[in-house]
Amino acid sequence: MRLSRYFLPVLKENPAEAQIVSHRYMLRAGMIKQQAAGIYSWLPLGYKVLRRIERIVHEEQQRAGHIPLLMPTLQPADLWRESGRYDAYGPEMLRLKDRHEREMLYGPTNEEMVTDIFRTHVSSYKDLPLTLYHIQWKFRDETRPRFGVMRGREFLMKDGYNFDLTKEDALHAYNRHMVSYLRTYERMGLTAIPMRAASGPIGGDNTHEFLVLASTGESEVFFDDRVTALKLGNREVDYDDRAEVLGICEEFTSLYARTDETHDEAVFAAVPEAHRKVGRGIEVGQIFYFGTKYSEAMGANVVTADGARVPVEMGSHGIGVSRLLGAIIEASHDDKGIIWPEGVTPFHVGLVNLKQGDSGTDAACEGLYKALKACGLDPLYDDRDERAGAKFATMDLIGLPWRITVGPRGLDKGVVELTSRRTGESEEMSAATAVERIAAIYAAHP
Ligand code: 5CA
Repeated sequence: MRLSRYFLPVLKENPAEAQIVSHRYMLRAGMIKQQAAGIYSWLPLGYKVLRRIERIVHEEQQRAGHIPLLMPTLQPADLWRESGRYDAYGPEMLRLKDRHEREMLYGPTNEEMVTDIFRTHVSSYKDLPLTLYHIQWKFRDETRPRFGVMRGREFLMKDGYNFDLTKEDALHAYNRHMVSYLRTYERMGLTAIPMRAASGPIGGDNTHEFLVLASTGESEVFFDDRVTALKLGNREVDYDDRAEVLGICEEFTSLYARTDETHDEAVFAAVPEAHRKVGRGIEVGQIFYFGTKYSEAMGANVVTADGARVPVEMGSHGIGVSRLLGAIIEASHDDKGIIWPEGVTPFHVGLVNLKQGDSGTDAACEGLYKALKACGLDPLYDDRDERAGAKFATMDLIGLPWRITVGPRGLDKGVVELTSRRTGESEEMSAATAVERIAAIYAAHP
Protein backbone atom coordinates (compact mmCIF):
# COMPACT_ATOMS: atom_id res chain seq x y z
CA MET A 1 0.00 0.00 0.00
CA ARG A 2 1.16 3.50 -0.84
CA LEU A 3 0.50 5.87 2.02
CA SER A 4 -0.44 8.66 -0.42
CA ARG A 5 -3.43 6.55 -1.49
CA TYR A 6 -4.31 5.03 1.87
CA PHE A 7 -6.81 6.27 4.45
CA LEU A 8 -4.80 6.86 7.61
CA PRO A 9 -6.32 9.80 9.51
CA VAL A 10 -3.63 10.21 12.20
CA LEU A 11 -4.17 12.78 14.95
CA LYS A 12 -1.34 15.03 16.14
CA GLU A 13 -2.90 15.83 19.50
CA ASN A 14 -3.79 13.45 22.29
CA PRO A 15 -7.58 13.00 22.35
CA ALA A 16 -8.88 14.24 25.70
CA GLU A 17 -11.40 11.41 26.13
CA ALA A 18 -8.78 8.65 26.11
CA GLN A 19 -7.62 7.69 29.59
CA ILE A 20 -5.35 4.77 28.77
CA VAL A 21 -2.52 4.42 26.32
CA SER A 22 -4.13 1.84 24.00
CA HIS A 23 -7.25 3.96 23.52
CA ARG A 24 -5.11 7.05 22.93
CA TYR A 25 -2.91 5.34 20.33
CA MET A 26 -5.81 3.64 18.55
CA LEU A 27 -7.45 7.05 18.08
CA ARG A 28 -4.21 8.83 17.19
CA ALA A 29 -3.16 6.14 14.70
CA GLY A 30 -6.53 6.43 12.93
CA MET A 31 -7.59 2.88 13.79
CA ILE A 32 -11.06 3.49 15.23
CA LYS A 33 -13.71 6.16 15.42
CA GLN A 34 -16.30 6.27 18.15
CA GLN A 35 -19.89 6.43 16.83
CA ALA A 36 -21.73 6.20 20.17
CA ALA A 37 -20.65 5.22 23.69
CA GLY A 38 -18.84 1.90 23.37
CA ILE A 39 -19.58 1.57 19.64
CA TYR A 40 -16.82 2.03 17.06
CA SER A 41 -16.15 2.13 13.36
CA TRP A 42 -13.02 0.21 12.47
CA LEU A 43 -10.97 2.42 10.16
CA PRO A 44 -8.69 0.66 7.66
CA LEU A 45 -5.62 0.29 9.89
CA GLY A 46 -7.61 -0.98 12.88
CA TYR A 47 -9.65 -3.26 10.65
CA LYS A 48 -6.47 -4.80 9.26
CA VAL A 49 -5.22 -5.72 12.74
CA LEU A 50 -8.65 -7.01 13.72
CA ARG A 51 -8.62 -9.31 10.69
CA ARG A 52 -5.13 -10.59 11.52
CA ILE A 53 -6.21 -11.39 15.07
CA GLU A 54 -9.30 -13.17 13.74
CA ARG A 55 -7.15 -15.23 11.39
CA ILE A 56 -4.93 -16.46 14.22
CA VAL A 57 -8.02 -17.34 16.26
CA HIS A 58 -9.53 -19.28 13.33
CA GLU A 59 -6.28 -21.14 12.64
CA GLU A 60 -5.78 -22.21 16.23
CA GLN A 61 -9.41 -23.23 16.72
CA GLN A 62 -9.33 -25.35 13.60
CA ARG A 63 -5.97 -26.83 14.60
CA ALA A 64 -7.70 -28.03 17.79
CA GLY A 65 -10.48 -29.63 15.69
CA HIS A 66 -13.18 -27.01 16.28
CA ILE A 67 -15.61 -26.20 13.48
CA PRO A 68 -16.50 -22.66 12.34
CA LEU A 69 -20.06 -21.56 11.57
CA LEU A 70 -21.84 -18.21 11.73
CA MET A 71 -24.86 -17.39 13.84
CA PRO A 72 -26.77 -14.08 13.55
CA THR A 73 -26.39 -11.09 15.86
CA LEU A 74 -30.18 -10.80 16.39
CA GLN A 75 -31.90 -13.59 18.28
CA PRO A 76 -35.53 -14.35 19.17
CA ALA A 77 -36.35 -13.76 22.85
CA ASP A 78 -38.22 -17.07 23.04
CA LEU A 79 -34.99 -19.09 22.88
CA TRP A 80 -33.75 -17.25 25.96
CA ARG A 81 -37.06 -17.84 27.75
CA GLU A 82 -36.39 -21.56 27.42
CA SER A 83 -33.15 -21.32 29.40
CA GLY A 84 -34.59 -18.79 31.83
CA ARG A 85 -31.97 -16.20 30.94
CA TYR A 86 -34.28 -13.73 29.19
CA ASP A 87 -35.33 -12.34 32.55
CA ALA A 88 -32.13 -13.19 34.41
CA TYR A 89 -29.82 -11.24 32.10
CA GLY A 90 -31.04 -7.79 33.14
CA PRO A 91 -30.42 -4.38 31.55
CA GLU A 92 -27.14 -5.47 29.90
CA MET A 93 -29.24 -7.15 27.23
CA LEU A 94 -30.34 -4.94 24.34
CA ARG A 95 -33.97 -5.86 23.66
CA LEU A 96 -35.96 -4.81 20.60
CA LYS A 97 -39.16 -5.58 18.72
CA ASP A 98 -39.60 -6.19 15.02
CA ARG A 99 -42.54 -4.83 12.94
CA HIS A 100 -44.68 -7.77 14.03
CA GLU A 101 -44.06 -6.91 17.66
CA ARG A 102 -41.94 -10.02 18.07
CA GLU A 103 -39.41 -9.71 20.84
CA MET A 104 -35.81 -9.92 19.75
CA LEU A 105 -32.44 -9.22 21.30
CA TYR A 106 -28.94 -8.42 20.12
CA GLY A 107 -26.97 -11.46 21.31
CA PRO A 108 -24.62 -10.93 24.26
CA THR A 109 -23.51 -14.58 23.82
CA ASN A 110 -24.91 -17.66 22.04
CA GLU A 111 -25.41 -20.65 24.36
CA GLU A 112 -29.14 -20.84 23.64
CA MET A 113 -28.88 -20.48 19.88
CA VAL A 114 -26.13 -23.04 19.45
CA THR A 115 -28.03 -25.47 21.71
CA ASP A 116 -31.06 -24.96 19.44
CA ILE A 117 -28.95 -25.78 16.36
CA PHE A 118 -27.63 -28.87 18.10
CA ARG A 119 -31.02 -30.20 19.20
CA THR A 120 -32.43 -29.72 15.70
CA HIS A 121 -29.74 -31.73 13.96
CA VAL A 122 -28.00 -34.07 16.39
CA SER A 123 -29.60 -36.94 18.24
CA SER A 124 -27.00 -39.70 18.45
CA TYR A 125 -23.89 -40.17 20.57
CA LYS A 126 -22.20 -41.16 17.29
CA ASP A 127 -22.11 -37.48 16.23
CA LEU A 128 -20.12 -36.55 19.32
CA PRO A 129 -17.75 -35.01 20.22
CA LEU A 130 -18.62 -31.75 18.47
CA THR A 131 -17.29 -28.24 18.99
CA LEU A 132 -18.79 -25.36 17.00
CA TYR A 133 -17.54 -21.79 17.15
CA HIS A 134 -17.99 -18.45 15.48
CA ILE A 135 -16.49 -14.97 15.49
CA GLN A 136 -19.37 -12.54 15.66
CA TRP A 137 -20.35 -9.12 17.03
CA LYS A 138 -21.96 -9.09 20.45
CA PHE A 139 -23.81 -6.38 22.31
CA ARG A 140 -23.78 -5.83 26.05
CA ASP A 141 -25.23 -2.60 27.34
CA GLU A 142 -22.40 -2.12 29.84
CA THR A 143 -23.03 0.47 32.55
CA ARG A 144 -19.59 1.95 32.01
CA PRO A 145 -18.27 1.40 28.50
CA ARG A 146 -14.72 2.74 28.63
CA PHE A 147 -11.12 2.51 27.51
CA GLY A 148 -12.07 2.31 23.82
CA VAL A 149 -12.40 -1.23 22.49
CA MET A 150 -11.38 -2.63 25.86
CA ARG A 151 -14.87 -2.39 27.35
CA GLY A 152 -17.19 -1.73 24.46
CA ARG A 153 -20.92 -2.21 24.15
CA GLU A 154 -20.63 -3.69 20.67
CA PHE A 155 -17.57 -5.95 20.52
CA LEU A 156 -16.22 -8.84 18.50
CA MET A 157 -15.97 -12.18 20.26
CA LYS A 158 -14.96 -15.67 19.35
CA ASP A 159 -17.36 -17.97 21.15
CA GLY A 160 -17.16 -21.73 20.92
CA TYR A 161 -19.40 -24.43 22.32
CA ASN A 162 -18.55 -28.07 22.95
CA PHE A 163 -21.06 -30.93 22.97
CA ASP A 164 -19.95 -34.20 24.54
CA LEU A 165 -21.44 -37.41 25.80
CA THR A 166 -19.78 -37.56 29.21
CA LYS A 167 -18.39 -35.15 31.75
CA GLU A 168 -14.94 -36.62 31.14
CA ASP A 169 -15.23 -35.87 27.41
CA ALA A 170 -16.45 -32.33 28.14
CA LEU A 171 -13.51 -31.71 30.47
CA HIS A 172 -11.18 -32.81 27.70
CA ALA A 173 -12.87 -30.21 25.46
CA TYR A 174 -12.29 -27.64 28.21
CA ASN A 175 -8.62 -28.58 28.38
CA ARG A 176 -8.31 -28.53 24.60
CA HIS A 177 -9.62 -24.97 24.62
CA MET A 178 -7.16 -23.96 27.30
CA VAL A 179 -4.20 -25.22 25.27
CA SER A 180 -5.48 -23.74 21.99
CA TYR A 181 -5.91 -20.38 23.75
CA LEU A 182 -2.36 -20.46 25.11
CA ARG A 183 -1.06 -20.89 21.57
CA THR A 184 -3.43 -18.24 20.20
CA TYR A 185 -2.23 -15.55 22.61
CA GLU A 186 1.43 -16.49 22.21
CA ARG A 187 1.14 -16.04 18.45
CA MET A 188 -0.07 -12.50 19.15
CA GLY A 189 3.04 -11.80 21.20
CA LEU A 190 1.09 -11.92 24.49
CA THR A 191 1.60 -13.70 27.78
CA ALA A 192 -1.96 -14.52 28.89
CA ILE A 193 -2.14 -16.39 32.19
CA PRO A 194 -5.02 -18.79 32.83
CA MET A 195 -6.47 -17.91 36.23
CA ARG A 196 -9.14 -19.62 38.21
CA ALA A 197 -12.22 -17.40 38.04
CA ALA A 198 -15.94 -17.11 38.81
CA SER A 199 -18.54 -17.98 36.18
CA GLY A 200 -21.14 -15.17 36.45
CA PRO A 201 -24.24 -15.35 34.21
CA ILE A 202 -22.83 -18.10 31.98
CA GLY A 203 -23.04 -20.63 34.84
CA GLY A 204 -21.06 -23.70 35.88
CA ASP A 205 -18.32 -24.03 38.46
CA ASN A 206 -15.31 -24.84 36.34
CA THR A 207 -13.93 -21.74 34.68
CA HIS A 208 -10.65 -20.00 33.89
CA GLU A 209 -10.05 -16.49 32.66
CA PHE A 210 -6.96 -15.60 30.59
CA LEU A 211 -5.29 -12.43 31.80
CA VAL A 212 -2.67 -10.20 30.24
CA LEU A 213 -0.80 -8.37 32.97
CA ALA A 214 -1.13 -4.59 32.60
CA SER A 215 -1.39 -1.81 35.15
CA THR A 216 -4.49 -0.51 33.35
CA GLY A 217 -6.30 -3.87 33.55
CA GLU A 218 -9.75 -3.95 35.13
CA SER A 219 -9.19 -7.11 37.20
CA GLU A 220 -7.09 -7.43 40.32
CA VAL A 221 -4.91 -10.54 40.11
CA PHE A 222 -2.85 -12.55 42.57
CA PHE A 223 -0.15 -14.84 41.23
CA ASP A 224 3.12 -16.67 41.64
CA ASP A 225 5.34 -14.75 39.21
CA ARG A 226 7.01 -17.94 37.95
CA VAL A 227 3.81 -18.45 35.95
CA THR A 228 4.80 -15.58 33.63
CA ALA A 229 7.84 -17.52 32.38
CA LEU A 230 5.83 -20.49 31.11
CA LYS A 231 5.73 -20.80 27.31
CA LEU A 232 4.02 -23.27 25.03
CA GLY A 233 6.35 -22.34 22.15
CA ASN A 234 6.31 -24.46 19.02
CA ARG A 235 5.44 -27.74 20.74
CA GLU A 236 3.54 -30.10 18.47
CA VAL A 237 0.35 -30.79 20.38
CA ASP A 238 -1.89 -33.75 19.56
CA TYR A 239 -5.27 -32.36 20.61
CA ASP A 240 -6.79 -35.83 20.73
CA ASP A 241 -4.20 -37.03 23.22
CA ARG A 242 -6.01 -36.45 26.51
CA ALA A 243 -3.00 -37.08 28.72
CA GLU A 244 -0.81 -34.69 26.76
CA VAL A 245 -3.43 -31.93 26.73
CA LEU A 246 -4.15 -32.39 30.43
CA GLY A 247 -0.40 -32.33 31.17
CA ILE A 248 -0.06 -28.93 29.49
CA CYS A 249 -3.06 -27.57 31.43
CA GLU A 250 -1.52 -28.78 34.68
CA GLU A 251 1.79 -27.20 33.78
CA PHE A 252 0.07 -23.83 33.24
CA THR A 253 -2.35 -23.96 36.19
CA SER A 254 -0.42 -25.55 39.05
CA LEU A 255 1.22 -22.30 40.17
CA TYR A 256 -1.06 -19.91 42.08
CA ALA A 257 -2.91 -17.51 39.73
CA ARG A 258 -6.36 -16.19 40.60
CA THR A 259 -8.56 -13.17 40.10
CA ASP A 260 -10.00 -11.31 43.08
CA GLU A 261 -13.24 -13.32 42.73
CA THR A 262 -11.57 -16.60 43.69
CA HIS A 263 -8.53 -15.33 45.56
CA ASP A 264 -7.74 -17.19 48.79
CA GLU A 265 -5.29 -15.45 51.15
CA ALA A 266 -4.50 -18.66 53.03
CA VAL A 267 -3.47 -20.55 49.89
CA PHE A 268 -1.64 -17.50 48.51
CA ALA A 269 0.40 -17.26 51.72
CA ALA A 270 2.03 -20.59 50.86
CA VAL A 271 3.66 -19.07 47.74
CA PRO A 272 7.29 -18.11 48.55
CA GLU A 273 7.27 -14.41 49.36
CA ALA A 274 9.75 -13.49 46.61
CA HIS A 275 7.34 -14.88 44.01
CA ARG A 276 4.06 -13.60 45.48
CA LYS A 277 2.73 -10.82 43.25
CA VAL A 278 -0.40 -8.71 43.23
CA GLY A 279 -1.19 -6.79 40.07
CA ARG A 280 -3.77 -5.97 37.47
CA GLY A 281 -4.78 -7.80 34.33
CA ILE A 282 -6.87 -7.52 31.16
CA GLU A 283 -9.25 -10.43 30.64
CA VAL A 284 -8.79 -11.55 27.02
CA GLY A 285 -10.70 -14.84 27.24
CA GLN A 286 -12.69 -17.14 29.44
CA ILE A 287 -13.56 -20.84 29.27
CA PHE A 288 -16.45 -22.56 31.04
CA TYR A 289 -17.62 -26.09 31.69
CA PHE A 290 -21.29 -26.06 32.75
CA GLY A 291 -22.44 -29.62 32.11
CA THR A 292 -26.13 -29.96 31.26
CA LYS A 293 -27.36 -26.49 32.34
CA TYR A 294 -28.60 -25.54 28.84
CA SER A 295 -29.14 -29.00 27.34
CA GLU A 296 -31.52 -30.01 30.13
CA ALA A 297 -33.46 -26.74 29.99
CA MET A 298 -33.73 -26.85 26.20
CA GLY A 299 -34.08 -30.59 25.59
CA ALA A 300 -30.77 -31.19 23.77
CA ASN A 301 -30.44 -34.94 24.23
CA VAL A 302 -28.60 -37.76 22.52
CA VAL A 303 -29.27 -41.46 22.40
CA THR A 304 -26.39 -43.48 23.90
CA ALA A 305 -25.01 -46.84 22.67
CA ASP A 306 -27.36 -48.68 25.01
CA GLY A 307 -30.42 -46.74 23.92
CA ALA A 308 -30.73 -44.29 26.82
CA ARG A 309 -31.54 -40.60 26.18
CA VAL A 310 -29.21 -38.26 28.02
CA PRO A 311 -28.76 -34.47 27.99
CA VAL A 312 -25.55 -33.50 26.25
CA GLU A 313 -22.56 -32.19 28.30
CA MET A 314 -21.50 -28.68 27.33
CA GLY A 315 -19.11 -25.83 27.86
CA SER A 316 -18.52 -22.45 26.24
CA HIS A 317 -15.29 -20.69 25.47
CA GLY A 318 -14.77 -17.03 24.57
CA ILE A 319 -11.99 -14.82 23.27
CA GLY A 320 -12.33 -11.04 23.29
CA VAL A 321 -11.21 -10.48 19.70
CA SER A 322 -11.70 -6.69 19.54
CA ARG A 323 -10.49 -6.24 23.15
CA LEU A 324 -7.25 -7.97 22.12
CA LEU A 325 -6.16 -4.94 20.09
CA GLY A 326 -6.24 -2.84 23.24
CA ALA A 327 -4.54 -5.56 25.29
CA ILE A 328 -1.72 -5.97 22.78
CA ILE A 329 -1.09 -2.21 22.70
CA GLU A 330 -1.14 -1.98 26.52
CA ALA A 331 1.50 -4.73 26.55
CA SER A 332 3.60 -3.38 23.68
CA HIS A 333 4.18 0.35 23.18
CA ASP A 334 6.54 3.18 24.07
CA ASP A 335 6.19 6.94 24.30
CA LYS A 336 6.30 7.29 20.50
CA GLY A 337 3.51 4.87 19.73
CA ILE A 338 2.47 1.27 19.24
CA ILE A 339 4.97 -1.58 18.75
CA TRP A 340 3.08 -4.37 16.98
CA PRO A 341 4.27 -7.92 17.48
CA GLU A 342 5.05 -9.49 14.08
CA GLY A 343 2.08 -11.88 14.40
CA VAL A 344 -0.55 -9.13 14.22
CA THR A 345 1.09 -6.10 12.59
CA PRO A 346 -1.16 -4.35 10.04
CA PHE A 347 1.72 -4.08 7.53
CA HIS A 348 4.87 -6.16 7.63
CA VAL A 349 7.29 -3.31 7.00
CA GLY A 350 7.29 0.44 6.50
CA LEU A 351 9.23 1.88 3.60
CA VAL A 352 10.37 5.48 4.06
CA ASN A 353 11.62 7.53 1.17
CA LEU A 354 13.71 10.36 2.66
CA LYS A 355 13.69 12.42 -0.54
CA GLN A 356 10.47 11.99 -2.41
CA GLY A 357 10.81 13.21 -5.99
CA ASP A 358 14.51 12.36 -6.22
CA SER A 359 14.86 10.00 -9.14
CA GLY A 360 17.40 7.81 -7.32
CA THR A 361 15.45 7.30 -4.04
CA ASP A 362 12.13 7.03 -5.91
CA ALA A 363 13.50 4.26 -8.14
CA ALA A 364 15.09 2.41 -5.22
CA CYS A 365 11.83 2.58 -3.23
CA GLU A 366 9.76 1.40 -6.19
CA GLY A 367 12.16 -1.52 -6.61
CA LEU A 368 11.98 -2.41 -2.90
CA TYR A 369 8.21 -2.08 -2.85
CA LYS A 370 7.88 -4.50 -5.77
CA ALA A 371 10.45 -6.93 -4.34
CA LEU A 372 8.73 -7.03 -0.93
CA LYS A 373 5.35 -7.66 -2.55
CA ALA A 374 6.85 -10.36 -4.76
CA CYS A 375 7.86 -12.19 -1.53
CA GLY A 376 4.22 -12.16 -0.43
CA LEU A 377 4.85 -9.34 2.07
CA ASP A 378 2.56 -6.39 2.71
CA PRO A 379 4.66 -3.18 2.86
CA LEU A 380 3.43 0.34 3.61
CA TYR A 381 5.36 2.77 1.43
CA ASP A 382 5.40 6.34 2.71
CA ASP A 383 5.57 8.07 -0.67
CA ARG A 384 4.19 11.37 0.56
CA ASP A 385 6.05 14.61 0.00
CA GLU A 386 6.76 15.11 3.71
CA ARG A 387 9.76 15.85 5.91
CA ALA A 388 11.72 12.83 7.11
CA GLY A 389 10.80 13.66 10.73
CA ALA A 390 7.09 13.57 9.99
CA LYS A 391 7.43 10.27 8.15
CA PHE A 392 9.34 8.70 11.05
CA ALA A 393 6.81 10.00 13.57
CA THR A 394 3.95 8.41 11.63
CA MET A 395 5.78 5.09 11.32
CA ASP A 396 6.62 5.10 15.03
CA LEU A 397 3.03 5.91 15.97
CA ILE A 398 1.43 3.17 13.86
CA GLY A 399 4.06 0.77 15.15
CA LEU A 400 5.15 -1.41 12.24
CA PRO A 401 7.87 -3.65 13.71
CA TRP A 402 10.32 -3.01 10.84
CA ARG A 403 11.20 0.01 8.74
CA ILE A 404 13.40 0.33 5.67
CA THR A 405 14.72 3.84 5.13
CA VAL A 406 15.99 4.92 1.73
CA GLY A 407 18.01 8.13 1.35
CA PRO A 408 20.37 9.58 -1.24
CA ARG A 409 23.43 9.30 1.02
CA GLY A 410 22.90 5.59 1.66
CA LEU A 411 22.19 4.91 -1.99
CA ASP A 412 25.57 6.46 -2.91
CA LYS A 413 27.13 3.71 -0.76
CA GLY A 414 24.71 1.10 -2.15
CA VAL A 415 22.83 0.65 1.14
CA VAL A 416 19.46 1.20 2.78
CA GLU A 417 18.75 1.14 6.52
CA LEU A 418 16.74 -1.53 8.33
CA THR A 419 15.38 -0.42 11.70
CA SER A 420 13.69 -2.40 14.44
CA ARG A 421 10.78 -0.51 16.00
CA ARG A 422 11.22 -2.45 19.25
CA THR A 423 14.94 -1.84 19.87
CA GLY A 424 15.40 1.26 17.72
CA GLU A 425 18.56 -0.33 16.31
CA SER A 426 19.42 0.31 12.67
CA GLU A 427 21.65 -1.63 10.32
CA GLU A 428 22.87 -0.73 6.85
CA MET A 429 22.65 -3.33 4.11
CA SER A 430 21.89 -3.71 0.43
CA ALA A 431 18.25 -3.45 -0.61
CA ALA A 432 18.25 -7.11 -1.61
CA THR A 433 19.55 -8.18 1.83
CA ALA A 434 16.89 -6.06 3.55
CA VAL A 435 14.17 -7.85 1.58
CA GLU A 436 15.65 -11.23 2.48
CA ARG A 437 15.86 -10.29 6.15
CA ILE A 438 12.23 -9.17 6.29
CA ALA A 439 11.09 -12.29 4.43
CA ALA A 440 13.03 -14.51 6.88
CA ILE A 441 11.54 -12.72 9.91
CA TYR A 442 7.96 -13.25 8.69
CA ALA A 443 8.59 -16.84 7.65
CA ALA A 444 8.55 -17.49 11.41
CA HIS A 445 5.21 -15.61 11.79
CA PRO A 446 2.92 -17.05 9.10
N1 5CA B 1 -20.35 -17.41 26.41
C1 5CA B 1 -19.13 -17.21 27.12
C2 5CA B 1 -17.97 -17.83 26.46
S1 5CA B 1 -18.19 -18.00 24.77
C3 5CA B 1 -18.91 -15.71 27.33
O1 5CA B 1 -19.65 -14.89 26.88
N2 5CA B 1 -17.82 -15.40 28.02
S2 5CA B 1 -17.38 -13.94 28.51
O2 5CA B 1 -18.51 -13.23 29.00
O3 5CA B 1 -16.31 -14.13 29.41
O4 5CA B 1 -16.86 -13.17 27.28
C4 5CA B 1 -15.74 -13.67 26.55
C5 5CA B 1 -14.67 -12.60 26.34
O5 5CA B 1 -15.23 -11.49 25.64
C6 5CA B 1 -14.14 -12.00 27.63
O6 5CA B 1 -13.13 -12.81 28.19
C7 5CA B 1 -13.62 -10.66 27.16
O7 5CA B 1 -12.30 -10.80 26.66
C8 5CA B 1 -14.55 -10.31 26.03
N3 5CA B 1 -15.52 -9.28 26.45
C9 5CA B 1 -16.54 -9.43 27.33
N4 5CA B 1 -17.20 -8.28 27.50
C10 5CA B 1 -16.59 -7.36 26.69
C11 5CA B 1 -16.81 -5.97 26.41
N5 5CA B 1 -17.80 -5.29 26.98
N6 5CA B 1 -15.97 -5.36 25.53
C12 5CA B 1 -14.96 -6.04 24.94
N7 5CA B 1 -14.72 -7.34 25.16
C13 5CA B 1 -15.52 -8.00 26.03
